[in-house]
Amino acid sequence: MTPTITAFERSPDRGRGLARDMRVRWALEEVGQPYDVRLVSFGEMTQPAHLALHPFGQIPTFEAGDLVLFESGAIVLHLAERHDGLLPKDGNARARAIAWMFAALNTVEPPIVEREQAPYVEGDRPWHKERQPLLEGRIRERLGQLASRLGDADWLDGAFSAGDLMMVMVLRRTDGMALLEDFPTLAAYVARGEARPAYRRAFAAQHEVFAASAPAGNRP
Ligand code: GTB
Repeated sequence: MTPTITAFERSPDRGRGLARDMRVRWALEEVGQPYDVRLVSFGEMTQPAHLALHPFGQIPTFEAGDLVLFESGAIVLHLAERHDGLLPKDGNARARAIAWMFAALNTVEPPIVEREQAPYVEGDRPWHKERQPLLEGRIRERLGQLASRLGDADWLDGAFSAGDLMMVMVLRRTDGMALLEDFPTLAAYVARGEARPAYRRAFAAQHEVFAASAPAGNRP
């Protein structure tokens, strides 16, 4: 049975692969699972049909037979548990790979998202500019810790896993913040993830959606 995921009809990331359907697409490509995509508009995301799939009216969602899932982390974990290739067979190594997924989503992503959203949610406040270095400092602290742990390894814990997939996707959200350039081993880590054939197929698929929706002169 071919699962269906949802993605933005017009992603505000303009085809940069930053919206969270990209993680799910990448995981599906890594495990070789074909999938369908249903594109949704911002209007449709607030309607009962979509809210029945996703209580918070967001993307991505995942439907396969009787199963409906939301939360990109839960979807990637579900795929990793049911297919080979994204989690080690050894129980302890598997638990550590899952811990890295949580670390990406719970420890590294929050300060990045807070910094990313600050201009939209508090850009008009007098203290906004003053707060920027503080927000960036929080990200830098996490990036420094992550770089120390990664060292000169290719991946966080042995072979590439769903933990790396999630961490690479989270680090990509620093796009435009000029932060990763101060952490060359993390920049190389992200580049290694982006070079994987499965990543490239997923990126191309989401970019195709943007290209089809944007006038030719408006494409990056
Ligand atoms: N915790 C959930 C998950 O991991 O699945 C969060 C899902 C989520 O935030 N979805 C966003 C959404 O549906 C899209 S990905 N937003 C619409 C809404 O909440 O109404 C977040 C995102 C959006 C845009 C960019 N961008 O433009 O660069 C990047 C990431």
